[in-house]
Amino acid sequence: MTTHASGSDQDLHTDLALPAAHPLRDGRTGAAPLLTAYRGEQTTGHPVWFMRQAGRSLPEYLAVRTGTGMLEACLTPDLAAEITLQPVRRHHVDAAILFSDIVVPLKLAGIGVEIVPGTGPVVDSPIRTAADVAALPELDPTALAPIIAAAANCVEALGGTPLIGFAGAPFTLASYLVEGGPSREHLRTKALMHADPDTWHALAGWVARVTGSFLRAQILAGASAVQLFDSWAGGLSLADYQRFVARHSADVFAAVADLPVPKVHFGVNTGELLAAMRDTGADVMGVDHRVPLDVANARLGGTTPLQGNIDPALLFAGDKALYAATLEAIAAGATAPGHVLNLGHGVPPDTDPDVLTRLVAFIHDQP
Ligand code: 1CP
Repeated sequence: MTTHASGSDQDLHTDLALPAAHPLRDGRTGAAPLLTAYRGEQTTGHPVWFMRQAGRSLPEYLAVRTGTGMLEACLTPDLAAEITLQPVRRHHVDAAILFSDIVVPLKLAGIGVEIVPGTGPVVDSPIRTAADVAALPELDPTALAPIIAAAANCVEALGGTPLIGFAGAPFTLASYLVEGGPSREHLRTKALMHADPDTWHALAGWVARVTGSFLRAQILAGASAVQLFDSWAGGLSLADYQRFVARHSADVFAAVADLPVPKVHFGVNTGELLAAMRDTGADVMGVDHRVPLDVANARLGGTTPLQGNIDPALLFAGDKALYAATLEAIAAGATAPGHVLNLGHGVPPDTDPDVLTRLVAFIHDQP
């Protein structure tokens, strides 16, 4: 989607790529402030949502998750939909983000992966050799049925509030497959790129196909925007990003390029990579809290709507400091063609949810 095209025959034509009941085609979400800002148009007021807004900061999440594993919850459509809606009901955020995880499509493709409480995704047999990559199963699209059902349930309940679909980008997902679990330095992943580029590209290409199908399914089921998380790409130099990663992220965006929903791209510590990441095919760039939004806007040439970027640590600093930082983000974001408020990374699990509810009200009160 082109961020500045509006009202042209081309829009009419591309909208037809969505199913007739899609909320962007039947008019439910098109005028939502989130989508207006993502298109780079003026909004009245400031749309806001939070990465990881569902989950452990909410007592109602802990209550419905009792006795159910994380991936089992993601694959139970009614439960995944309920968890997706919880933060919208409580905080009145401007978007829902599907409750799922970046490793869900790996699981659906047949990879042995679990989410271990307190750790994160852990892979039974790490993928490190050409033979490991050659043996990776292709994702059968029918396996995505529980994701499609969960997204459709959410969209039905959300009315005019957009659902954001998401997926993990090839580098970030490949890093879990190669390392076998969470990693700070991604040493084995980076070593594989340089030692055996063919195997690396085969692995990243496989992830790009799985991720492309996962995103496509969420959009066709009713998501009005998508976000591709390359959370750990900030560990790469620009040269390595260009050489080993950009083409695979571009393949993911290419897999959904015909579907006219805004595509957001985000990573942590990616100040040096912002333009390269945008150029893989993103319409909107998510920015973490290390780079002020006016600086990010300048780095992107002033043409790309932005999302972000309150430091999650400010959620623990008291309302005065939090609101001062929020006003700074609003002022810096106003330099970009469009701006959606968010944190610079996910909501920490021990956040007081009332702080988030008050923050949303404060943001919505701003002119
Ligand atoms: O039992 C639990 O509650 C497990 C905690 C949890 C939750 C709530 C995990 C394990 N994943 C999730 C849901 C999740 N994951 C969402 C839900 C939607 C929302 O935002 O409300 C999303 C968008 C994700 C995406 C995700 N998973 C990312 C990208 C976003 C980011 O934070 O950078 C990543 C890197 C993961 C991997 C992952 N899954 C879970 C954890 C703890 C981690 C990170 C582990 C690590 O540090 O490497």
